[in-house]
Amino acid sequence: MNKLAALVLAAALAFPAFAQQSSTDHAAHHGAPLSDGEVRKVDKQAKKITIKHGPLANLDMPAMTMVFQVKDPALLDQVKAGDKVKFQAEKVGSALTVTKIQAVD
Ligand SMILES: [Cu+2]
Repeated sequence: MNKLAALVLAAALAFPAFAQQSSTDHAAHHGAPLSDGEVRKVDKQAKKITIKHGPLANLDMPAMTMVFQVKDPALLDQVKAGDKVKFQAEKVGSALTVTKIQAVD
């Protein structure tokens, strides 16, 4: 890791709001806004998460509670049941998969 990357990472860790802001900007920039949800259950062993979510425009899905796969089980270390989250879900093969997730206040 070069010095600049280390600095940016340190800033992101020190200022979660900054990290959240920049990732929201990033997603908006690419036309894939994060969706709102609330975590119901985390199953790290099965790499699954249950989320009560609002409408998902990119998946043409109404609000509901459902189980998603996760792209990377490390994502599940960032959230727990009861957390309000912003997340991104994509269709990977036939599985709806969470590719990004972050807790919000
Ligand atoms: Cu759904």
